[in-house]
Order: sequence, then C-alpha cells, then structure tokens
Amino acid sequence: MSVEEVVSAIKRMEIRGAAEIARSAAVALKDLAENFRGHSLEEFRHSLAVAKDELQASRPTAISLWNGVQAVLKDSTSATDLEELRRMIIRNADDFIKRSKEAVNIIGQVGSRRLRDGDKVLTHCNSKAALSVIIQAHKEGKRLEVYATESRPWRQGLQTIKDLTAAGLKPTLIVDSAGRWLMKDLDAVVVGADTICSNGALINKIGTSQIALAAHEARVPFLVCAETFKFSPKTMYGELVEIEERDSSEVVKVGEVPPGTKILNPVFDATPPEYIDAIVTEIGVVPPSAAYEIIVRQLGQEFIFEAAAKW
Ligand code: RI2
Repeated sequence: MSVEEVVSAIKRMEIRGAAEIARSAAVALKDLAENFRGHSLEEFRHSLAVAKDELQASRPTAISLWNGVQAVLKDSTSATDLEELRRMIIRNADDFIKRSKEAVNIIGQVGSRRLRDGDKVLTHCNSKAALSVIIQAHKEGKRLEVYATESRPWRQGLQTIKDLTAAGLKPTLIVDSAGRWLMKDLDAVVVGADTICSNGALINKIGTSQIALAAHEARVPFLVCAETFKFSPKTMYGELVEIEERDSSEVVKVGEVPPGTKILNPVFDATPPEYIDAIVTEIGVVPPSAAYEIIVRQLGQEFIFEAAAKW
C-alpha cells in the first residue's frame, strides 16, 4: 500500500489497532522506498520526510505510530547514496514488522502466566496484545471465562468476540456501562495500550480508565499488554499526549438528537499508574514505574533526540 492509501485507511479506521497502524506505516515507507523513481538522494530524503509527517499525523494519540516511523527511518541520516538509503529503509521496515509481530507472541507467552485455570477475565476494545495473552492461556488448557466490552462508538468489542471465538473460546459481550457491575466477579482485567507515558500512565481506548478505577476499588489485578514501542519518548520532554476527538457522526445518526446538540467524542483516556498492577512487554513484566527506564534503554538515543528536537 502507498503512503496516501495507508494515511487515508488509518484516518477512516479501516486500519486500526495501535500496533497495526505502526506496521502499516512501515509497509507504506517500504513501498515508497521500493517505488521511488527520482535520481538524487536529496529528493528521496525529501519524499521520506513528507511521508513521515503525513503518516505520523494520521492518528495523533498512539505513540506506536510515531515510534514505528522512527524505527524505519533509524540511522537513515548516515546513508551516503540513494541506493544505500533505499536498502536501509526496506531493511528497517521489514525488521520492525517482524519484531513487532514477535513481540505480540512473546507478550502472549509471558502474560498468560498471570492467568490461572478458571479465571474470569475482562478485556476492553480490541487489542491484539491483550488477546494474545488470553488466547495463549486458553491454548495452555486454562479454562477462562472471558468478557469483552462493546467499546462504543466503533464497537471494536465485536471484533474481540470474533477473535476469541475463532480461537476456541466462548466469550461474553457486555455493554461498556456494565463494567463496574461485573467487576466483583472478575479475577483480572487485561487491556492493550496506545501509549505508555514516561510516568507509567496508560493511554488507551476511551473507557479504560473507568474500568481501571473499578478494578482498583474491587482489588482486581489490572494488566496492560504493551510492546516496548508503545512507550513514549515524547512524554519524557513534557509533551502531554493528544487525545484524539473524532466526528460526532460516530456517536449519533442525523435526527437522533435535536439539531445543535453538542456531542463529545474523545476516543482515548488516561489511566494513572496507581491503577496498573503490571505492564506485560516483550522484555518481561514490568511495573508502571519502569516506563522511563524502558524508554531510555529499549528505544535508545535516536528516538529520544528526535523527540527532544521537536522542542
Ligand atoms: P493492539 C486500539 O485503538 C485500542 O485502544 C487498543 O487497546 C489499542 O489500539 C492497542 O491495540 P484503536 O485503533 O496494538 O481501535 O494491542 O482506536 O492491537
């Protein structure tokens, strides 16, 4: 897919999920590298810079997208000719896609150890990383009762139900507002992440923080499943994560409310680190307080300099 096609599909939510949008951006940059027909290194660098900005702006909240693009452009300033840069972009894109898929599998293996036979588990929205944990535990023979929230307004919960059913589970769908009612019966909440901030706060699908609050009150373990490229170097420089607000037409159809009614449609929210028991990453289970360390060690200097350069 070309950069334009990927940008438009991400904006329209045809491509969604924090990791998937990052991988699609890598595919788009690889496509640009493979099909670039200009003759100078400068022209190619310019096209990459334009593509980078367009891709990173296509959805503002998930840092995975920003980090994914950075990973593909990694070390690219050192290339001395067009062909070298082309090869570098293609190799980086392939590496990122491969590593990000492997990360989901490792998260499944590691996180499944936190679930026991007979557990009742709630998940929210549709996170491949969270589902990897649940499905792996199921494959290990643990009998789980899994609940999925509907996740208005896009109803990604229906996709979660399909994914879990395809994996052999028999999940139960609940409306978003039933989370607290159900909480007293649960053994764990397992969710994904769009961004983890340097203080360990989680930015994830709207409604996540309500569920985390209810889990905290009921002392139900709240597990976040996040590849290390969901950790945000930008937040180290004080940037507050931009919460995407989408069109009101996603919430109500024309004629359902009086004309002029104000409709808010924020699609993500922030869960404070105090409500998070553990973050399951591909380098192990860590507390939210390890976020800063992960950003510095795992993502490395290039990402941090790039984030700093924005200021
Ligand atoms: P994986 C999704 O966002 C959800 O918020 C989900 O928890 C998160 O991405 C992570 O998903 P959206 O694109 O990367 O549906 O784990 O708005 O698949």
